[in-house]
Amino acid sequence: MKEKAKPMHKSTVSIHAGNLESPIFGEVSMPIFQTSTFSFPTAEEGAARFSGEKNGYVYTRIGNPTTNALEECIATLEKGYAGMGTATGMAAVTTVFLALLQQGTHIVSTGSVYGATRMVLEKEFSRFGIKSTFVDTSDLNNIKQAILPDTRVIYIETPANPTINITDIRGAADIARKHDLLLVVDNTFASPYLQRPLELGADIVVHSLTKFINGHSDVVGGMIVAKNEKLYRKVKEVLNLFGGTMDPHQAWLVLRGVRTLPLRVEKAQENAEKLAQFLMQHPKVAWVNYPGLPDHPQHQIAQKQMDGFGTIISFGVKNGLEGGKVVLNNVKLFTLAVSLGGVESLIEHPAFMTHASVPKSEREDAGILDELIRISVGCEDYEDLRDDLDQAINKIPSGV
Ligand code: LCS
Repeated sequence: MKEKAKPMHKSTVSIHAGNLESPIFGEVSMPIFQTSTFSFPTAEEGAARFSGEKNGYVYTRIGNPTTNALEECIATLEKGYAGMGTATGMAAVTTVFLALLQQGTHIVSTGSVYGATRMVLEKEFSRFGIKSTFVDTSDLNNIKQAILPDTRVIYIETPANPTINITDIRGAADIARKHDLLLVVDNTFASPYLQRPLELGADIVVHSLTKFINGHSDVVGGMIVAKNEKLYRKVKEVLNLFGGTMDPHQAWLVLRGVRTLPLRVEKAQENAEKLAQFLMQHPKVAWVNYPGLPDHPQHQIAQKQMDGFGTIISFGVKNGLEGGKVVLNNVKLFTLAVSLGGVESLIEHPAFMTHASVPKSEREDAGILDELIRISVGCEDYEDLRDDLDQAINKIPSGV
C-alpha cells in the first residue's frame, strides 16, 4: 500500500494492503509470482541478500512477493510488526510452539482449543519433554493457578472452538507480563476484523486462514503475526528451517478472499445474531452459546474486546445427543461438514468430528459435551437459514 498520511480503516486495509506500490503493467490485482527461486544480478548481490545486508527475494520457502503481499495485509489488519504465511493453520500453531518452547518448558492453554492444537501438545510436543496444562481460561484465576516455574507461554483461543467461551485478552496479557511469559492468541474465530489481540497486549497472533480470512472454503492456509521485530525474527527463522511456509498460489487465493472479509463478516454476523435469538426461543432447544446473547457468561468481556460477536454458535437440543443427530441428519441448506468461516453455512458435531481426537474426559472438562452442535453461519438469507434449522429441529420426536 502506498504511504498514506494517516492509517486507513479496516475495510480499506483489507482491500488495499499488500498491493504493489509500483504495479508492473498497471495491474490492479496482485500477480502470482509462481517461481521457486529468484535470480541474482551478481554474486555479490546474491551474497548480500542471503546475509540480510540487502533486501530482495532469494527462494520461495524463505519469501515470495505474492505471499509477502498477504503477510503485509494481515499484519496491517492485526496492527502487528510483520506476518508469516504458513501452509495451514496447524503449521502456524506448531511453528510458534517450536519457536517459543524448549525441552522442559511448559505452556498453559485454553482447554477448549481446536482438537489438533491440544493433541499436538499432548501427544507430539510431549515426546520432546514439553509440558502442557489445559484450563478454562475464561476464568483468569485458572491461568494464574496453572503457571509453573518452567512456564514460558500462555496460549489462548478466544472465542474458543467449539464452546465459544471468551477469554479476557488484556487480563491474560497482564498475567503474562507479571510472570515474564509470552501471550499467544489464536484469533481464527474472530478474525482481525472483529478483534485485534496485539492491541490488547498479546505478543503473537496465529490464524487458520482457511476460515474467515479466505472465506470461501477452497483453500487451507495459516498466518503468524508478531508484535515486534525480535519475535518476528525468532519465529521466522524456525519457519524457514522447518519449511511449513505458504505457496504463492495459495497466498493469491487468500488475498482474493480477504478483500471481502468485512462484507462477509458483517452479513454472516447479522444472520448469526438473529439465529441465536431464534434458537433461544425454540421450544426444542436446551441451551445456546453465542457471545452476543446477554446471558452468555462472558458477554461483557466480548463487548469490551470485540467489534462484534462473530458468526459461530454452539447449542444443544432438549434430547441431547440423539436429538442432535436428528438435526445434523435433516438439515438441507446447512452443509454437514467441519471447518467454518466460509460464505456457506456449515453444521458439525465437535465431540465426534473436530474434537474426536481429544479423550472424552478431557473434552467434557473443557465443556465440549457430546450433545454440542456447532454452526458456522454464512452469508445466505436469514429466513432460509432459520427455516432450515427449524424444520430439522422439529423432526426431533416430541416427548423424548
Ligand atoms: N485454530 C483454530 C481455532 C481452528 O479452528 C483450526 C481448524 C486451526 C487452528 C487449524 O487450522 P487448519 O490447519 O485446519 O487451517 N479448525 C477446524 C475446525 O473447527 N473444523 O475443521 C478445521
